[in-house]
Amino acid sequence: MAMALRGKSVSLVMPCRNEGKHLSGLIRKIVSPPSPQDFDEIICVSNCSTDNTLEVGAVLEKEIPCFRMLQDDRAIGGIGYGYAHMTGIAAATGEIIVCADCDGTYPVEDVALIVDIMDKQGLSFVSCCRYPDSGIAPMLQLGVKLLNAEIRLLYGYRIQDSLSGMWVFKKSVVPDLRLSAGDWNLSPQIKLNAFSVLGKKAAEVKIHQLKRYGQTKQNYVRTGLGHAWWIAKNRFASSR
Ligand SMILES: Nc1nc2c(ncn2[C@@H]2O[C@H](COP(=O)(O)OP(=O)(O)OP(=O)(O)O)[C@@H](O)[C@H]2O)c(=O)[nH]1
Ligand SMILES: [Mg+2]
Repeated sequence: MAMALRGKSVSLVMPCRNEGKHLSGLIRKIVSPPSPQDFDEIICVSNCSTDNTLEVGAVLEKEIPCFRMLQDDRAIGGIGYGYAHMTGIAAATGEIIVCADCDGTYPVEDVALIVDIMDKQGLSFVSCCRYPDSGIAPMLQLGVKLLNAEIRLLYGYRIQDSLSGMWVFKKSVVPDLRLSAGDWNLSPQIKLNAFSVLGKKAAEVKIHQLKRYGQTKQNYVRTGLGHAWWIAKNRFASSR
């Protein structure tokens, strides 16, 4: 694995809210045989967790040297996904930073392959694309297609998965990403800024989404409408 990552240090950043039931199993699976992943650090950032996420994190910190549990409870309209990511990314020390949800849906075991693709294609930023995938709920697929179309119309970028929650990028490009969205909109923001500033050094790479641990707490319609509004507003914001 170290060979596949070409000697680069890699940080994994995971936002989490109320993932106490799954966190321990997820992190142990990532670091343990039969296929331990070669992350130099794993940073989980809890946002407004009301279950035992932080306690589980404290136990993991004692047992797994590369694991750190951080906390950022800022939120906009009750959502702090973007704040959790920003805190984790700011704390990450690896040359390569991998961001992924903490619900088991993103294949962090594919990072070595993605880093190889980055090396071969001279990429600094990869957004991991889940589509096409007939296994994903039709309503979610339709919503993402509509947001992709909005982005194409307003920004001219052909993005297949405007809401992917897994990205792999060089730490050196973090300032270019100009992250500021504290809620779910960090997901479109990171891609739009990467494509705008990095041009051909940013690309999507296909991955396969895995089955989620636990039940969804997501309100897809509300979140989708929030994204549609934010994407339009951001297009005409002067600071873009
Ligand atoms: N629900 C929620 N999750 C957060 C928040 N901040 C961080 N998270 C974490 O962000 C990740 C994504 O949240 P999910 O609830 O899985 O949202 P999603 O991936 O859009 O939707 P589903 O997986 O389909 O339910 C998870 O790892 C959560 O634990 C927040 O404010 N609300
Ligand atoms: Mg999820």
